[in-house]
Amino acid sequence: MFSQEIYHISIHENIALGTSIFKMNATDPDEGTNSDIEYSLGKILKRKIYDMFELDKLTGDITVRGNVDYEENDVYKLDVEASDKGTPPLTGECRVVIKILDVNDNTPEIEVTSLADTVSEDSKPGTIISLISVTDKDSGVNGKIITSITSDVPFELKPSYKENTYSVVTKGLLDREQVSHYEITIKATDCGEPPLYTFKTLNIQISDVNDNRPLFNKTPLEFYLVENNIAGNSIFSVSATDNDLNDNSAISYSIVRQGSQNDLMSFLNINSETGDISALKIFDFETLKTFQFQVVATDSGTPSLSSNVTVHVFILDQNDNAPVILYPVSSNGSAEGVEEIPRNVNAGHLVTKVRAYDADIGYNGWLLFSLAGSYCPQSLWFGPLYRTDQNTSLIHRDRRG
Ligand SMILES: [Ca+2]
Ligand SMILES: [Ca+2]
Ligand SMILES: [Ca+2]
Ligand SMILES: [Ca+2]
Repeated sequence: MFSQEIYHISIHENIALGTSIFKMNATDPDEGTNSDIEYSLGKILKRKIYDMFELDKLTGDITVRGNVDYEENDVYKLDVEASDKGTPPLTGECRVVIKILDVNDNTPEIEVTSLADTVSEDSKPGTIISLISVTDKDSGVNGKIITSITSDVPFELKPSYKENTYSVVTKGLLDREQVSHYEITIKATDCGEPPLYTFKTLNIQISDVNDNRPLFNKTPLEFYLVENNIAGNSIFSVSATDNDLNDNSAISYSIVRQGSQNDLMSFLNINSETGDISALKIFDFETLKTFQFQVVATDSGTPSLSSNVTVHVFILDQNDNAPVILYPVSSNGSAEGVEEIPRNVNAGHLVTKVRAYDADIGYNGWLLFSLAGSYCPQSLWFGPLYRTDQNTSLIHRDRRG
């Protein structure tokens, strides 16, 4: 009747419904109705088999009537009967074993089993930030997964002792001040043809550590202050920046007083928040032309970091000193010279020298002499003025006189 007891066939999963996959072919040497063969599936098969396959009782064609899924069931065993229409009918039996072949129809999946979404910037290389596992329901190469990080980040995958399990670890040193947030994109690709793949992105925030000291934008600092300032007013301001975050970059300013012999320090106040420096003292250029002190900027990190800057202050002159005539000086303080000169002197005769002094400097101390008032005979003139001694002038008899 059947030429074989068992027929082995194999089909791919996901095969189209209605596809004919096999044709039963029993033979009957009898003639007439005794050789008309009718096929049927065995009565005691699993229900699933009837749902999945259909046997045409006349042609013996086995066709697909359900979704064949390798991942659900990879083999079906059908018992087939063939019977003629003789009386009594004769029957033959055989078994058809249908093996399902895997198709790459499942995409790999990435599962994040643990994730530290915040990582400190001082984490050592190799610090574990996440555990992931990858799965693929297919078999063989269709289920073999290659996992990688596709974004350019300082993190790498370390395989775990368990297959398809990885830890995501830091590859190098982190610096929040450079990059404060990473998106780590993980790709899992199977080895099927064509391959299927999936992505998963981990969002990692880098948390701050106090690893930057406050910095003054210029060091040393130089300030110019016009003398006769108003006591108590702000005279200048210092400022530092800190690249860290929050408390780690919250700066307070103070003046270094320890070890300073300079009494001036006690006349200076600094606003610890703004860096504004005020002086309780009125500076006098003629007494003090320059001084220096140190300011320290400290952040509020734990432990805190600080840096110093030297502040050079130059007092600028104001024209706050009147010239004083030193010679000739009269008893009542005004400059009034009484000089006796011979009766007939030539023009150009030196009558007297006038000496004056001004405590200011530069143009503020540059003296200009002139003869004034009705006492001044027109026959007297000044000159020449020696540049080497500008506070002295010579009075001569006028050439015309
Ligand atoms: Ca499959
Ligand atoms: Ca697959
Ligand atoms: Ca800092
Ligand atoms: Ca930092």
